[in-house]
Amino acid sequence: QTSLPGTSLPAVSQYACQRRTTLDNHNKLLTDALEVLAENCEFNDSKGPCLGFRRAASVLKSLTTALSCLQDAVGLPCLGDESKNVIEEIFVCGSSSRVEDILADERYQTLKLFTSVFGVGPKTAEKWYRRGLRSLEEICADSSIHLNRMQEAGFLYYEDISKPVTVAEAKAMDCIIKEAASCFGSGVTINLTGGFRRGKTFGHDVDFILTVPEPGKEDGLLPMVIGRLRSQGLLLFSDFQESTFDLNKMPSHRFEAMDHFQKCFLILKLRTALEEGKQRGPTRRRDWKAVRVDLVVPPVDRYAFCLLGWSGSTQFERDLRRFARLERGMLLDNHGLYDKAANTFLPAKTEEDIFAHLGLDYIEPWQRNA
Ligand code: TTP
Ligand code: MN
Ligand code: MN
Ligand code: MN
Repeated sequence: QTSLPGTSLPAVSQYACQRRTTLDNHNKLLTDALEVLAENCEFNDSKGPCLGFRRAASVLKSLTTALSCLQDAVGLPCLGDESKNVIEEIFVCGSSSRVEDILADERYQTLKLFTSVFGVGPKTAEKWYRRGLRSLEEICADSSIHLNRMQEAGFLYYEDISKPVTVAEAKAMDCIIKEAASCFGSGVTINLTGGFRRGKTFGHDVDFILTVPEPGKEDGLLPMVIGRLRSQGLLLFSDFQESTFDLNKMPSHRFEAMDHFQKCFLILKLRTALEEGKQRGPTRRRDWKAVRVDLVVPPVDRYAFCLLGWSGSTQFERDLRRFARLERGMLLDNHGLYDKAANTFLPAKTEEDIFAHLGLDYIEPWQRNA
């Protein structure tokens, strides 16, 4: 490992896939501030600056000690002038006026509120904001607004799905999905992916990856799982997307979150036990909580790529792809890895195979919280 000149500290890579980033963030004050700036840029459709702040925050998340002055950041990659100014202001004043201004900004607050609804992205939020709408109540009361099916469900279950999902709830959901998939045959494998696979203790949803032992035999799996959940009375919302996967398609050049596998975005009922102590409080209307669940089903020979892609974090995925392209001349996405020089797709059974093809040390899922 290389060192920074004049120090014994190991150099930090500009690529998140060459850093180990656990959930133990020693610079949370700084990374929270940088992420507010990134989010605000996203609302203003400034993609470049947004990525700059996200990369800066990601580098700081990988550090095993807390920075205590700007001097400590010398030699770190991905820290632009704007990020450095914010960091310095926080060290000198305790907070950044630029960040405080954004947090107090009506537009930022409103767009943040609107995008917290399932199915509402920055574009829609902006449209509603420009119409003068400022609260969720105002949107629901405005008859001239057409909500799509997903947004409709987003408002209907807002109270539940805006609350974080716990590990216990993710485990309970795991049992429900396993039970629902069991009738497809014994060969179905179901694994937790997304944030919970990275060791997060809370999530905005629960992500699962399912597959069957024989490629091409997975087609009916999700329709059957969804049908079973419906007959159990657990299905509150389902957006099913048929596979558009084409083996001859090149891995995409740019980072896109969306892939072409069979998948569904669900809202499911999770039965909650009425605990002794809670019964004395205000009477609860119901004994269930609505929880967001994502299911994806790749053909088994694409499993490792899909698992790697769905495990996140988004910043880690971005840098894996950027590293593959810029440092190795390869194209990586959720479907495969393509070697441009050799003009061939590289096979992989496990995530370890993919890291090995890229000449990268293996990074465990809980070290991908970039
Ligand atoms: P998310 O569930 O959005 O995020 P997360 O699980 O990391 O965190 P949270 O606790 O907020 O749920 O996405 C998980 C990963 O799935 C993310 O890296 C992006 C990836 N993904 C795809 O690769 N393709 C897709 O079509 C979708 C919807 C997600
Ligand atoms: Mn530590
Ligand atoms: Mn998730
Ligand atoms: Mn998800």
